[in-house]
Order: sequence, then C-alpha cells, then structure tokens
Amino acid sequence: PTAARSLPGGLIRVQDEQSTKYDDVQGEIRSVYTDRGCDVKKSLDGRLVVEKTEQKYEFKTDTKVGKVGLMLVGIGGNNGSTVAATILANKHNISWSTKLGPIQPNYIGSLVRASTVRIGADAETGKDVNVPIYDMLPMVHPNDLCLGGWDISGMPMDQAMARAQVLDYDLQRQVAPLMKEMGAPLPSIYYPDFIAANQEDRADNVIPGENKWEHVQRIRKDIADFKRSNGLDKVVVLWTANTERYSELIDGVNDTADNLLNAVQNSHEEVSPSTVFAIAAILDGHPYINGSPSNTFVPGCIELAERHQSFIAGDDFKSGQTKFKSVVTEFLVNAGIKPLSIASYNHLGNNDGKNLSSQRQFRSKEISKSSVVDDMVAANNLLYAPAKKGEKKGEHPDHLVVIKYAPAVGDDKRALDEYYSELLMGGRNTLSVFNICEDSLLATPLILDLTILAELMTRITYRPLQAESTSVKDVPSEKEVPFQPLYPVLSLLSYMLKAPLVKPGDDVVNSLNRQRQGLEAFMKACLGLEMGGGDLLLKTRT
Ligand code: NAI
Ligand code: DG6
Repeated sequence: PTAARSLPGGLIRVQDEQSTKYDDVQGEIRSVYTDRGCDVKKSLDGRLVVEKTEQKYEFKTDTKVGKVGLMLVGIGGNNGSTVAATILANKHNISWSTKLGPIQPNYIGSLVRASTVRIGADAETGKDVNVPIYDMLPMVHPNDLCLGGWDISGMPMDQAMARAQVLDYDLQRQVAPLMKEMGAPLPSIYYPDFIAANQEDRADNVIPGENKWEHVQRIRKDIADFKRSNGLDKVVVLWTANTERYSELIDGVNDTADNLLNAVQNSHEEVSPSTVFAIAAILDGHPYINGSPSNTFVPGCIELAERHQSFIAGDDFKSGQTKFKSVVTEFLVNAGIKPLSIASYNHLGNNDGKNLSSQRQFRSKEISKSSVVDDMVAANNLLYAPAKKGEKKGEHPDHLVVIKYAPAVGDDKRALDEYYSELLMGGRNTLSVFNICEDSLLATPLILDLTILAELMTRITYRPLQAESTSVKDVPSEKEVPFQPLYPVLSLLSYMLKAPLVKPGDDVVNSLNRQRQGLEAFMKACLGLEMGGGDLLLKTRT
C-alpha cells in the first residue's frame, strides 16, 4: 500500500469500464454516477405520492495536486501557532517527552488523515475493507502545505507559540528554532470596533490607513507575492482570527456584490476586516474559509463569490462540544425521545475566551452555537409541532448558551451540557456531560481538513448527463456539454463547521452523520462508486 500511494491516480482503482475511466497521462479520473432520489407531492386526498428520480452526472477529477499554500488570518493566535508547530513537528518527525512517555507527531482528530471509509468487502474473506479518507482521491499532505499569514500582533511565531500555552514544553523547545525561521506574521487589518476592546494591546502589527479598498488591494498583493515567492500552484486563505461582532445588514451597502464593492470603495463602517479579506481572496479566485462565527459572508459577498466562481466556506469551526451536541440531539430525537431543554455552559481562559467576554462578539458565537439542532428538531413533527402560519419557527427545545472567561484554565476549555428530555408517559430523562477540551488541539486538525478538502474541490468539475448515457465511454463531447466547477459555497465541508454556509435559500444540514455521509458519497461518486453494498446488513444463505 505504501508504494501504491505514490502511483498516479492514487491507491484505489475501480475496475468498471462503464462507471470509471482513468487517464494517468492526462492526470484525471472520470466517473459516471447516478443520483437516485424521490420527488414527493401531496395528492388531493392527502396521500404522499412519491416519484423516483434519477439524474446522471459525469465527474472529472484532476489528479495533479500541485504545490499548495495556506495563508491564515490570525496565524499568531492559539490555533494559528498550533497549526504551524504541528505541521513542522510532523514534517521533521520531532518526537517529545511528556510525563506519559514519548509522543510521536501525528494528525489525530483530522477526518482526512485519521479516519477511514468502507469501500467494500475483501474478495476472499468477505471482511470489510476500509481505507483512509486521504486515499479516496489524491489530496495534498498537510506536511507539504506552505504556511504563511497575517496577524495584528507582530510577535514572531516561536514566541506566539509560547504565548498560546497549548503544546508541551519539550515539543515547543524542539520546534522553536523552526518556528523562528517563519519570522513574524504579515501586518493585518484592524478596525477596532469589530473585535473586543480588550484586544487593543495586541494590535501592534497593523496595515496603516483607513481606506478599505486600499486594504483589499494590499491583501491581494500579499497573497500574490506569497504565491509567487514560494512557487505555489494554489493558495487557500482561512480566517482563524478573533471573532468579530456581526456587521449590520444594510440594503444598498452589503446586500449585493456591486453595493458591497461600492461600500468598500467608500470605506463604509459596516465592512469588517474579515469581509475585506474574503473579497480580496474572491477577486483572485483563492478559496476562502471562515473559521469564526462572524457574518463575513454578507449577501453581497456570497454574490461576489458566485460571480467570480470562487470557493467560500464557513462558518465557525465545529470542534468538541457542538459536534457532540449535534450527535446526542440527533440520537435522542431519532429515538423518539423529546429534548425539552439543552443548556450549555463553557468557561475557558485563552485569548478567544477573552475576546468572547465582550457582549457583541459573544453574540456572534451564541448565534452559531445555537443553530446546530434546528434541522433535527424540525424533521420530527411527531415530537415538535411545526411552525403555524405566520411563525418563523415551530416548537423547539429551550436552548441556552453561556460562555465565561476564566483565565486560569487557559486553552483547556470546560464545556458542560445538560439535556433534559421527555420520556414515555410523562417521564423525564437528564443527561449531563462534562467535557474538558483542548480547544486548539481540536481546531487544528479541522483547519487542515478544511484546507485539504477545499483544495480538492477546486480540482473537481462535473456535468449533468442525459439518462441515455450509460457509461463513461458513451458521453457527449465537452463542447456539447461542458464541465462546470462545483457551486462556490462549499457546503460539503459542513462536517467541520458549526453554522454551515449554504446556497441562499437551501436547507442547512447540521446532522453530523448526514454531513459525513454527504462527503463520503461525493468522494465515492468521483470514483464511480455508490453508497450501499453491504449497508443493508443482510446475511444471505449462499
Ligand atoms: P486567538 O485569540 O488565540 O487567535 C486569534 C488571533 O487573531 C490573535 O493572534 C489575534 O491577534 C489575531 N487577530 C485578530 N484580529 C485580526 C485581524 N483583523 N487580522 C489578523 N489577525 C487578527 O484565538 P483562537 O483560539 O486561535 O481562535 C481563533 C478563531 O477561531 C476565533 O474566532 C474562535 O472563535 C474560532 N474558533 C476556535 C475554536 C477552537 O476550538 N479553538 C473552535 C471554533 C472557532
Ligand atoms: C467558547 O465556547 C469558545 C469557542 O470559540 C469554542 O471553543 C469554539 O467555538 C468551539 O466550540 P465547540 O462547541 O465546537 O466545541
């Protein structure tokens, strides 16, 4: 398998001339995939009439990964410095001593690097064959990412890592010289009104001036310089800087792409630093990911991404507590048990917690943390009454989110959740969960996954096919039906995000199972494979 990984096109080779075609010279995989679904209509007598639907697609995956850069906004923070040190420790194979013994560098917590997918059964034994996600399709290895970025704090990266107090001392000691070589972050954009006032003493590395259009141009140049000087094929830009307050949504300011660009040119006060970064990335076609809950992607920004066919994804990394909450709530609701209240408390002592101790920044986080059970609740009208006419929302459990700043606990966030549910015949059930997270160690693998998968999405194109096309050999010419890129809002990355951004008007899927299945189904489709095959758990006699 180790040798097979360096083969063109990757480890997996699907042997079905109807569904999958490999061109190792051109460096591409083509697949035909049939998406089977159902259209449901209500008949006059109240029946649900279900019509089966089929839509064929051809996918084309460019298997040449190229040299990929990752530019982090907020690289000097806890997440940013932990991403840098983790990549360097892995790349240079630095192991370190702890009271528990020696630790080898790893990517535990990464969906791509540390989890597997079942692709079928062993032809001889019938046992499941599972492969790492990174072997599904050619993807960039995190060790090969070229890292750079901006921070309003000009502290050099080795000192920023020490300030974060995340990694073991013996690891910090060994990785510090490599971190030092990274130097200091690039100066960044600071509009004090958007982050907490308690961050002001950090802001010593700031791009001068107040002209927001000049700021957009400066960031575009920073990215272009980084790409050129490192000989990169692609750059992904990811916001892991402080949570900003929400930008006010104002008609004529940020409602359309043109109005937003105009607002930037007029340095309108409601254009946030993160939206400036997003615009800069979008204008030059660099994927942009928002790891914070801020409403960076105002409607005009989404329209701009659509116009430039530039990939965006967000919002807010989904690390520990929220992942768990969405799983527990789905379990309860799908088991027919009715959560009546979900109460969540956090206290944490890192700089993120300090910033969130300010009301307007906390509000951004409260919104994203509160939305994560909505679709599961709305899906069960037996337990929860649907919205009545004129109501926005139907019946819903009470949902409380409290975050407090407790400096002493540092990055080891404490998360307490209580699920209070209704049982059979008026009974009550209480589940209480206490979770000590190491926030940046949970967020770092998400940053890598988001980057790796976003880059992969830039290499995949597709086109709809008529039902008559039965195989990859029997498809129209590219002139007749051209391939198109994926839709710019990458909802396929929802697994890593608390408040997934979707195409305006589309439903948000918060269910962690559905999010993972969606990603798995998509990667399988690119290989011409379907989900299922063993999923029925039927044991036949022969
Ligand atoms: P942090 O406070 O340690 O790091 C943020 C960095 O951003 C700081 O170094 C700060 O100087 C810098 N910064 C602020 N404004 C900036 C700007 N305009 N341009 C460039 N740099 C700027 O925070 P941490 O823990 O690294 O978290 C980063 C973000 O990720 C926060 O928004 C947080 O809410 C979000 N997040 C973190 C999760 C985690 O588990 N660590 C999970 C979910 C979201
Ligand atoms: C306090 O809640 C700080 C936040 O930044 C969280 O640590 C972060 O959003 C992660 O939250 P969760 O719910 O995904 O673990």
